[in-house]
Amino acid sequence: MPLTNQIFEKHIPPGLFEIVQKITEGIRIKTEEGLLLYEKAPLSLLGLLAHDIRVKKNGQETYFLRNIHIEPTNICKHECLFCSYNHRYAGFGWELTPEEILGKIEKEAKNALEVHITGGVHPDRDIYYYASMIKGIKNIRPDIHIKAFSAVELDDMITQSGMNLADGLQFLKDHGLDSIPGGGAEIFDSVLRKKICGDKSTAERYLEIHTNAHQLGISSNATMLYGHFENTEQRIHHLDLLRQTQDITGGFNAFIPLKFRNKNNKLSQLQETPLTDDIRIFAFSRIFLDNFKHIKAYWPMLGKSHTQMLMNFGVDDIDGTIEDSTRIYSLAGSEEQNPSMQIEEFINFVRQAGFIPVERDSLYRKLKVYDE
Ligand code: V47
Ligand code: SF4
Repeated sequence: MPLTNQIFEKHIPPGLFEIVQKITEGIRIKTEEGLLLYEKAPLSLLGLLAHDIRVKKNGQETYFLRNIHIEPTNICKHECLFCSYNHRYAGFGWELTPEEILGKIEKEAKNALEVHITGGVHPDRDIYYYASMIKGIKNIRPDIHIKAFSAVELDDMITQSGMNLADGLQFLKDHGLDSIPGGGAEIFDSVLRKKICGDKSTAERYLEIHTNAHQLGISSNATMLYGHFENTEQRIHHLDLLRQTQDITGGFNAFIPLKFRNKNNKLSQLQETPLTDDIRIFAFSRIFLDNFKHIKAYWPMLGKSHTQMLMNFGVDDIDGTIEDSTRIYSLAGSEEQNPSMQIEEFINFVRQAGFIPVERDSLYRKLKVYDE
């Protein structure tokens, strides 16, 4: 028997052989098969399968971009139990004025190709305020890509305006909105969603907003918040709804598993997931989401060394330089208290992990491949 077969024979647990075979042949696995694989496969096997898919889709390349974040406010109507950022839990609030936001674009976004704008759902700000903010940004930097407003922020501003979803999204697009970040997905299971963030947009609404956006040519990312109360079935259910939506629209650029961080929020009593769970979730996502081109590890949340390791378990995108412009994860206890990496550092960081750094734009067009 060839050596490879012997190795497989020894390390594929009973009942998984057909599933592994399907994956290696590029055939989609069902949710029940996913569940078996998730629970029974050794991490090394999951890693090998995920890495093989990563290489088939993206070779040895790992993407990053020059970006900054703008968080206009942390004042928020909602009370998600996992949030450390909301003014009530952070113990302080901020509201940037339009002048302050434009000032940041002028001063801090000189090298950035993308600005990621997201924040709390402020009770007194409306779609006209946000539309004029992004229009102001485009006036200063017509070339910058604006990735803005989670589905929860969009739901609030569009519903309040009395517009329907398609009209609201088109209105924002006409003012400069280019794409939508993945925030607000949390966990789609309705019972658990009620428990951890019951007062905000439902899972159906999240998916409806992303679907409508995709139909208007606004692409987006998808996320899943993991490491709170969810079980394996609920994780796979979440991924399955994303996979079904992507089959219909093809509009998701990347999937980003977001690890729950436990400082300064109402779930601080929970232990954070061990590294082995993080690896399992990233690798499994790479295998299950066969219609997503990119799996992103968001380094300000995971920390640099975890991010380097996850490139070997399905991750091909590590977001951007950030320039110390986000507070969501530093307030929740991430090791990266002032997240910022210069281009040289990014290049070394990706190379050290054994991959080829590729600078990209927001739509994953390659700008520079650092392959020598
Ligand atoms: O929806 C909030 C999560 C999300 C915590 O699209 C927490 O490129 C962990 O979606 N521990 C917002 N996670 C951020 C987000 C995002 C981030 C980076 C890139 C992109 C992208 C999107 O942050 C929220 C929620 O799921 N979150 N609090 C916490 N304590
Ligand atoms: Fe508000 Fe977002 Fe925090 Fe929920 S996660 S409380 S919607 S800022």
